[in-house]
Amino acid sequence: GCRLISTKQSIPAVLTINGKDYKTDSWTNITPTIQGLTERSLHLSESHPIGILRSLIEERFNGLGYTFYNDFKPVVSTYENFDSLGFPIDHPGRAKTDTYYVNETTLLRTHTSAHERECFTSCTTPGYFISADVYRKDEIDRTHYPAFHQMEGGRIWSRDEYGDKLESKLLEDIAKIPQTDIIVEDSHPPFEDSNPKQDYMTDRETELVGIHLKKTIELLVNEVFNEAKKSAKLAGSEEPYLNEPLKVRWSPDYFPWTSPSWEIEVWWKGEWLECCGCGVVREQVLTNSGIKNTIGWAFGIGLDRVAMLLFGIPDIRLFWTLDERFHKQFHNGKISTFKPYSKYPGTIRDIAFWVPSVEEKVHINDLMEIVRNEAGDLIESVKLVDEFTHPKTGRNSQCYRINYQSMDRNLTNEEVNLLQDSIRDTVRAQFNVELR
Ligand code: FA5
Ligand code: MG
Repeated sequence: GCRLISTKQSIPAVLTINGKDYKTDSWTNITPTIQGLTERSLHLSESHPIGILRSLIEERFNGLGYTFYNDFKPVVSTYENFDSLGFPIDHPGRAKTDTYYVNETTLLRTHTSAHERECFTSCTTPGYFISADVYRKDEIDRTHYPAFHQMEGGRIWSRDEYGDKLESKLLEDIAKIPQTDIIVEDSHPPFEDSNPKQDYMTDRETELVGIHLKKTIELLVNEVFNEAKKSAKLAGSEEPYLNEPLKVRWSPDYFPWTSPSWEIEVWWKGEWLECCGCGVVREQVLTNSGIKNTIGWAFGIGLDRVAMLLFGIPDIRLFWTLDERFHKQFHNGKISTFKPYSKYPGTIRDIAFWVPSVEEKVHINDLMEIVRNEAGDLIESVKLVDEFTHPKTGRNSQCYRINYQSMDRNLTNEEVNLLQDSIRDTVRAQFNVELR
């Protein structure tokens, strides 16, 4: 429970994003920093790690029946992002603390699934891939940034088109997926009570769509991680894992618009890496798109964390830097290992405050937002280091630790003090707090 006192925020009457004007309202929470990110389109740059990874995957699936969409702009309707996919009205992802709203009915997509309807309707091939920038209000640290990239795939089969040959068509399409030597741990049945098949599909349809989906994703991750192994070997590494087949495991997952649903994890340098969510598309998503008597699958993979591994990039914010020392290291179609340039020292400052009651606690994402606005990419991390409620007065105290660190220069103490002062001023102006 947090309360933003919106009268104290200066929100323009009109927001311009990607050349379009939008009327703002009490839901608007897009800041100039975030607005700036919507113009970058890193996934379209052929010599940026995100763009290189995107092309690598697209090349693997070229000729296998997919259309590639890369130009969808980040502003979508609340309906497309949530309602069309069956998100319940009280889903936490809809909160203003989690999502960037342009206004009540318009927002910055939080995932590429916002385009499932559009892609399924407009694509003339059996399947599609879409890559795009997505936005979530989130913490800031080495692996979290309020903007990141997803690639989503979808594929459908029309019962009207294949009639009683649908099963053999599915088997034929499964056989067409190139084989890999990947080791797959998959101990779950095609569906179970906790991860059910849909009533409109037969057991056999569910099983075969699931197999096609899993084999497709296995091909994708095998391609990407084998490419990473090749480049590590070229760079002279002789670690044993480089000569072993890739190992993955499947487990059940949940998404409002797929059932059954799964997640794939990849065993990489001694750890299971969460890579991608997926499932058999719910009938309602297809019928909402005007597509009847059709079955299919969808998956969504985060590109940034995978690119960090492939290119040896230690901090997700480096993707957004304008520093030439970063960009000159990467080239079209090539996975290379990032060579860190000098790091500049960080400066720690704490901000601590009282609120009258637990109900008026400042939401961590709102604090992050203020910090990000005042200091942008000069923030290495923000952490809640202490919180307690006074047993007698009920007052609540929070202490946040901010690490100021630039990726391209030394920060002076005076500069950090100014930033810290403006953050304190903004927190004081926007929340019912007593700074300590
Ligand atoms: C989704 O976003 C679903 N749309 C995926 C999907 C598509 C499921 C189609 C079913 C069918 P999720 O929130 O788990 O799911 O995010 C997918 C991936 O995005 C994660 O596995 C992770 O790799 C990446 N990701 C999520 N949050 C962040 C973040 N803050 N920074 C970087 N990557 C992130
Ligand atoms: Mg997840």
